[in-house]
Amino acid sequence: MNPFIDLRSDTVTRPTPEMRKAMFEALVGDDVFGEDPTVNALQEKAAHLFGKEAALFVASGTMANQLSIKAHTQPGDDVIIEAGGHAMNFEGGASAVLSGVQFFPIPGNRGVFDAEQVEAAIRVDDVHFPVSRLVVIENTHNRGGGTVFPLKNIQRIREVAAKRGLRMHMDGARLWNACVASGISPREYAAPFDSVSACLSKGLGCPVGSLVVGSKEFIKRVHRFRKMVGGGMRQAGFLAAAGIYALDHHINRMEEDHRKAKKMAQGLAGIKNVIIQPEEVETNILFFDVSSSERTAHEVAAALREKGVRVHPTAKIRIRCVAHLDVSFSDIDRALEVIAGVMKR
Ligand code: TLP
Repeated sequence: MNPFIDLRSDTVTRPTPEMRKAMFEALVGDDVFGEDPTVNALQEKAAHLFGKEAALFVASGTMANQLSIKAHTQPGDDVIIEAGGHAMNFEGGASAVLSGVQFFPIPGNRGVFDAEQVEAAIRVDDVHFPVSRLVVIENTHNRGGGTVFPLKNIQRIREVAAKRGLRMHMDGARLWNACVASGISPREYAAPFDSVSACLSKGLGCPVGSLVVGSKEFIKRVHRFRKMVGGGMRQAGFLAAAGIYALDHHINRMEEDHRKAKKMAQGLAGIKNVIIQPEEVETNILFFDVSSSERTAHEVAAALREKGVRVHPTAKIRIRCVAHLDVSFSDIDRALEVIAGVMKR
C-alpha cells in the first residue's frame, strides 16, 4: 500500500492482483535465445496492434526511444524534436552518447508543431550542415500537459519528411492515452511512422517495460543495439505477461484517469493562489502554477507531502499531477482539500 495519494506520475502504480496472477502463471524461457513464449506472444501482439512487421520488448521508455534513434541515424545527424521533448531533455543526454547525434529543437504549442515548422528546420544539402535525418513526435506530449498530437499534423509532417528523405519516430510513452482520448487506433497513429515506442509501465500499470515497433529490418537493428547496452533479459516473460494482461484489460479504463485529471483541474481552478486552465487538460496529465503564492513549487510540494499528497514540481512555480490506476476519484477530492488548505496559508 502506498501511504500517499501519489500524483507524481503514472509510473508509480503497483500491479493489480489480476496482473500479478498473470505474471505468476506466465510460461517463460530464455529470451536472449528468443525462446520466451510470453515475450514472443507480447511482441506479436504489439506488432499486430500497431500494424507493423515486428516488435521488441525493452526495459524502459528511455531504452525504446534511444535505441530507435540509434537505429535510424548516423553520428553527426540532426534529429528534429519539439523543444520540451522527453528524448532530448529527460533521457540523460543519451542520444549524444549512444548515437552521436544532435537535436534541432522546434518550439511547439503545448508540444504540438506543424509541417511548416518541420520544413523550415530541415537543413539544405551543404557540407556546412548536419544531415537532417529523423523527426521525433511525442504523443501524448508530457511537458505539453498530456497533449494529444493531432493526426492531421502528423500526416502533413509525414508528407514533408517523405519528400525530404527523413524518417519519423513516435515517442508514444502515453500513446494509449492519446488513443483513448481521440478515438484514433494505435494502428492509425502508427501508420505515418517508421517506428513507435510505447510504454507498458505508465498508464497501463505494468511494473516494467516498453515496446518498439517497426519494420523487420529496423527491429533487427534495435535488437542488436539492445544487446549492446545489456538490455537482453532472460526469463522476461514474467514481465511480458503483465504487458499482455494490460493490453487486454487496461487500455479502455484510461478514460477514467482522464476524467480524474479533468475533475482535479476543475477543482484546482477554484483554489486560491493556483493558476490553471482546466480546458487544456486532455488526458491524465495536468500542470498548475503557484505564482501568486509566496512559495516555490518545491516548497508547496514539500508542504503537501507532509499532509500525505505527493506532486511533482517541474519548475520554479510549476507543479505536475498525473492521474492513474492507483488513485481514486475520492483520492482526488482529498488531494484537492489538502491543496486548498496548503495554498490558503
Ligand atoms: N517520463 C517519466 C519520467 O521522466 C519521470 C514521467 O514520470 O513522466 N517518453 C516520455 C514522454 C516519458 O514521459 C517518459 C517517462 C519516457 C519517455 C521514458 O520512460 P522510462 O521512464 O520508462 O525510461
